Amino acid sequence: MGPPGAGKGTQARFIADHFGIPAISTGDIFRANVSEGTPLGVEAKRYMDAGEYVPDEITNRMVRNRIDEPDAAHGFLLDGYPRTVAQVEELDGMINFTGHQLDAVLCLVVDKDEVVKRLLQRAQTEGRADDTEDVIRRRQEVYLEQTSPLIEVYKERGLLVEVDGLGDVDEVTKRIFDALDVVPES
Ligand code: B4P
Repeated sequence: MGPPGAGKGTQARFIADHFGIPAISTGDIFRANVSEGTPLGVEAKRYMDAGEYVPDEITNRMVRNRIDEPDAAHGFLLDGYPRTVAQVEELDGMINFTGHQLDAVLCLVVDKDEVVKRLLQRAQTEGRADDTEDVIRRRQEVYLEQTSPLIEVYKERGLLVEVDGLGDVDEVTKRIFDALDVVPES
């Protein structure tokens, strides 16, 4: 977890590689559908471009199908999901059904202005439609309203691991591995 631009996607790859599990990014799956022009992509694009969340029903169905894939049978890392209380409930149901359990909920803590800077920089290299300053501010508001309450939910369950997301990418990765008590392979 973490606000837009916290580095979820960036760090997810390292963690997933370490554990040999897939990193399942709802944002990446939506973007792949947008670029392929699928019906899901067309629907998701309307929300993403405005900085809004894609409706729970669509997102939940997509995650349910993805974690049913064989490569997720022995575990997976979810990047950017759940983002709403309704998604938390849905995920509980999904993993109950598959016999998985959540080991940890990692939250990257970052400064609001720093992430705006990062995303504006990304806009220049990747040209994502949702990386304009207005949309970034809207995404921050949506995060605050709909996702930040989830931090308390997972804290109460004893699963929350908060890590400082500021600094070099390598430094943040090291902090995450330390917090998860993981010894990276050299
Ligand atoms: P995401 O793809 O999850 O987008 P994000 O929050 O902007 O990305 P992230 O935090 O992963 O940032 P990144 O590592 O890329 O979601 C996009 C949209 O999809 C949402 O707004 C929503 O519409 C929709 N969506 C996704 N999931 C949903 C859900 N569950 N429910 C409903 N809707 C959903 O890093 C950002 C930039 O910073 C990169 O350029 C990176 O290189 C840089 N960076 C990373 N770490 C850095 C560091 N330590 N120092 C400097 N730069 C760094």
